[in-house]
Amino acid sequence: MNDKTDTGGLAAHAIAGSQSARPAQPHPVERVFEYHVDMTTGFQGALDFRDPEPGPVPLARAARTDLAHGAWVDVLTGWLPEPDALFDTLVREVPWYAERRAMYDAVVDVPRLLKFYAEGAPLPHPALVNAREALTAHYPIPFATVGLCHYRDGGDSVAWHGDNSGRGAHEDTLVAILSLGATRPLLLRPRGGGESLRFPLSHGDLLVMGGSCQRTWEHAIPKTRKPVGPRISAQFRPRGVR
Ligand SMILES: O=C(O)CCC(=O)C(=O)O
Repeated sequence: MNDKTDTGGLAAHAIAGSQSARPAQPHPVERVFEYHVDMTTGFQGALDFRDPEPGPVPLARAARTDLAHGAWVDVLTGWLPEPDALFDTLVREVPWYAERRAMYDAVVDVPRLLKFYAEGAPLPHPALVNAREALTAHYPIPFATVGLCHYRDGGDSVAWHGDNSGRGAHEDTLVAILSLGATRPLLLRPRGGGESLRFPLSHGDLLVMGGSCQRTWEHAIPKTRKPVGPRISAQFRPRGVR
């Protein structure tokens, strides 16, 4: 998560969705507060507390798109067949925090809530453990860490960036994203400019970025003025990739 450009205001919509966005400068991060979720504004999907939940569907069914410069993307819609209980647990039980970052001359709110599980940290739901195991069994690099983002509504976003801190800066790597809750598009564009590709991600969908994608492409979740409910993404990364 090297060069995300974050602003709290709607002006960031232009940043996240525009071809002319400037790359952000590295910036200090300030943890602001632990966030308590008001479930009255939570995801309105039917909740399903059946246990055990069915596991992820086989990753061999993922559809691969080869991109330029040695990058590729795998997409598997409906990877988790019954993700409601997972979503509900994450909204309620994850100790979400907000951050503020210095950007240029201002300090701005990071427009989403966050939680990071380092390698070896207990995960908040067994479905995340199963998902990480399934990814590790299918792809050639083991997945170690889990980052969570909570987009409360269409005003939350993540701006153009590549996960190119650490190993992602100079090696091909993998970043797998499990999307839960409201459908939001993940955009990809070649680093340095070019047409962007749009991958709408819905409840239970998986998108895996591979090859040189974190070095040669950027991705973003743009803001939207459309009414959208909350979304959570779980990012699975190999050791040393942020
Ligand atoms: O929420 C997503 O799908 C993307 C999150 C992301 O790009 C990041 O946290 O680095």
